[in-house]
Amino acid sequence: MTIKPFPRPKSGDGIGAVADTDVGLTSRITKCRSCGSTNLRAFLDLGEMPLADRFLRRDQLAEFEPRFPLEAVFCDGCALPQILMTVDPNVLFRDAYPYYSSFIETVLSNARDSAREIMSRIPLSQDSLVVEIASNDGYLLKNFVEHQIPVLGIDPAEGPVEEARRIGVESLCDFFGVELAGRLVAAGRKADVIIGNNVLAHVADTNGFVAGIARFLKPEGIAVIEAPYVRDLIDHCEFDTIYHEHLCYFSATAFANLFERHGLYLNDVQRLPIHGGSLRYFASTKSKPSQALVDLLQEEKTLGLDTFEYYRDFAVRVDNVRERLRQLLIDLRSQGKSIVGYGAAAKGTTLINYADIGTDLVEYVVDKNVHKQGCFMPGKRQPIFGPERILSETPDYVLLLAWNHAPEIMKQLDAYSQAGGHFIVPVPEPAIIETQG
Ligand code: DWN
Repeated sequence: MTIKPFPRPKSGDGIGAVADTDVGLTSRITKCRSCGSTNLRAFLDLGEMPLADRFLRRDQLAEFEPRFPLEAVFCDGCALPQILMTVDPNVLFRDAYPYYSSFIETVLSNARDSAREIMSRIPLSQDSLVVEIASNDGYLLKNFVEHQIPVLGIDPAEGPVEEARRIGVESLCDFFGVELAGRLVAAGRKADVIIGNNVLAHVADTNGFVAGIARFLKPEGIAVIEAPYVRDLIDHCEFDTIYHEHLCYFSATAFANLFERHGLYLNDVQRLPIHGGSLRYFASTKSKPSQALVDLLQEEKTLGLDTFEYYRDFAVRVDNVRERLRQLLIDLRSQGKSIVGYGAAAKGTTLINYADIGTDLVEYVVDKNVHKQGCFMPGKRQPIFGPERILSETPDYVLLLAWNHAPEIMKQLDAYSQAGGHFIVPVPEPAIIETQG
């Protein structure tokens, strides 16, 4: 698959174009985000996509909705899969960013586990400082506050930061990078622990971000980073987790290559089920790799995650899933069945737009996050309601757009199952989940 030249449509070309005003906010890399290599090989092209978390208010429905190319490439230089397009982070994450971690029990539970794991690995006291980059609404740092350990949250989204401050988590509303790290160090602050969950993949200045961690971390400190695991993405065909917020898709191999460039050494790793499969990385200024890490790096070598061949057939598999999902939904609708979506998730935006799932197939979407209710899905514009609508209307099928939270969601909707409702998962295989309901 060759990398197509960036189409430079002019504004006013209609929904599918990118307005001149938006083109200035985007850029397209020609070199690897990590190592700078120009040996980038395309393995997936999802076409022009709306911004995954840009849920539309009713008064925006008549406005131009920007779309941007979404192409994934593999770097032969450092084995990092990544997307070509960089959308201005101020467009993606600043005001009205709708993601609040505390709406999701799975995320809260993982945060508690992370805090417990960190406190078991490094002695912390009231003289310590635990920092979280992309601290959102304080969902994780509150676990350290409860142990009287000083914390500092850093997040660019005003809404979640205000919520974090409300629950007593000191937070800076800003993007993290080497510049902010320098300001904090100049102010006499250095971190014993730097946490970054689901942020590394989102950062346009990948090297500046890691350089900032290296600068801000105490010599005996640890960095604890969580990111979706590209091996799970490929193996379970989780193509819907590819969207413009996710610039990079890490393996342990690619992560180690990036961090060692800044004097930080990957020493341990834990596989996690969250977000479709993630890795929790432990790095520090000294190299002391655990057996678990040595084993995982060997597995990646054996599987070929550091070669293009591992990614080569992904596009074919994705189109296969897309067609089978469409056919399943079309067949059910032709039988007069009603279908709605659960989870106004960023991944849901990729799924419904790449599989062309409009309101003719999925009538509406529900979500617990009150900041999304009353809005409309990007691109396909399903209205978003609260989950109680499913219990009152009992549609025949619920398509789990937030399939990564299926157990938590299905437990909430047990009454729906008992009333005869059915769930559909889109990946790794489009399927109706058989329940006892
Ligand atoms: O990386 C990212 C992940 C961590 O979160 C961000 N770039 C954007 C976001 O992606 P997402 O929206 O696909 O993540 P989730 O966590 O899969 O989103 C789940 C959605 O489903 C949220 O809007 C909340 C909603 N939800 C719900 O309504 N009821 C989730 C659960 C568990 C529920 O019970």
